[in-house]
Amino acid sequence: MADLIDLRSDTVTRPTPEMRRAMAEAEVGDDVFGDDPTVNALQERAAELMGKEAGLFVPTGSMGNQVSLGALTRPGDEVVCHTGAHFLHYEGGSAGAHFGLMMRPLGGPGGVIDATAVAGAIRPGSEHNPRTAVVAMENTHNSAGGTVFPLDEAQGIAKVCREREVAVHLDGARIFNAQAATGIPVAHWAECADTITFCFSKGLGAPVGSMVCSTREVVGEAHRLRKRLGGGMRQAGVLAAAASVALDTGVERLAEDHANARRLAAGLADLHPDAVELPSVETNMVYLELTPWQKTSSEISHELEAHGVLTLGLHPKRMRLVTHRDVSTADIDRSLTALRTVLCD
Ligand code: TLP
Repeated sequence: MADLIDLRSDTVTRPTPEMRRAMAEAEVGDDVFGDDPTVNALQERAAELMGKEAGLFVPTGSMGNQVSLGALTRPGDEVVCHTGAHFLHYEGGSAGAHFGLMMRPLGGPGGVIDATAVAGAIRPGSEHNPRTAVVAMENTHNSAGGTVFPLDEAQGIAKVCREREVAVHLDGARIFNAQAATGIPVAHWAECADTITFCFSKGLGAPVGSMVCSTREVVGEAHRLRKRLGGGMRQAGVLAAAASVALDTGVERLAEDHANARRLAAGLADLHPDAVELPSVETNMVYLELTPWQKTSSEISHELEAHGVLTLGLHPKRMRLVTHRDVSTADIDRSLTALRTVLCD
């Protein structure tokens, strides 16, 4: 159906004509040998943007998180993260399966772990304990509602971790949304971390691809682990070319997605004041609370689909709606009409 409004994720965008042209014309080589000029140029550009020595193009954000954690740890090490961390819930248990890592999740509102709690969770150097090797942050925080990890909190964590010689990983899948929401350049958050991953394939609109940035040494190890996981992509320049267009054209326009998310959230709050927690709508995600209504998220998703609106039910009483380049303001108004019909009529 051509006029489906897909609010399931910002991963659903299709490549623009400009991306397809760049893909067709991309100069390529064998990237496992480091020979792909388009990949190499994108890695250098990303590293410079993040203020790091080097970058590594990876197929997915999940692989970016995995090779980062793998490069910073040894089997049996512990990773301190938020209870809602993406890699804790949505990456198939890969940190344990591939790298023998244990997780030490900490709670905290808005996806934020605070520096004092982090300091308390870092193990003393005793042979009885696992070694705390990494503290991980996520910005923006997906399961908390696309919330921004405040820079001063990130700086507080970085300080504690440097003092205690623990590495910091930043899952910055949507770090450019954090920049768009606050005006703070991505490099300021990256500065708080030893490794950062970010995705071209989410709000920036590329079809495939993510990036890991760090020191040359850590990126070298991440490169080896990418190969181990089967992520060596050969003539990946066709993908890097689209990712490069995504960087050129996708960053500035994220503010439109955020405005559309606020418009959607305000419309939902008009349906019921408990439907959405308005202050948590900081970027391009809206989590709809269904407790005011009898229906479950799967029933509602199903009915909305009949109105041409696709949504993601994450829990029987909670669903996620995400704005992106392929959703216009008129689409938001159409979605609200459908939501009103399904929830209130
Ligand atoms: N998140 C996807 C789903 O897996 C939930 C989405 O639609 O939001 N970090 C964060 C914070 C993410 O939200 C995601 C994807 C990833 C990492 C993994 O990226 P991919 O899907 O490229 O492996």
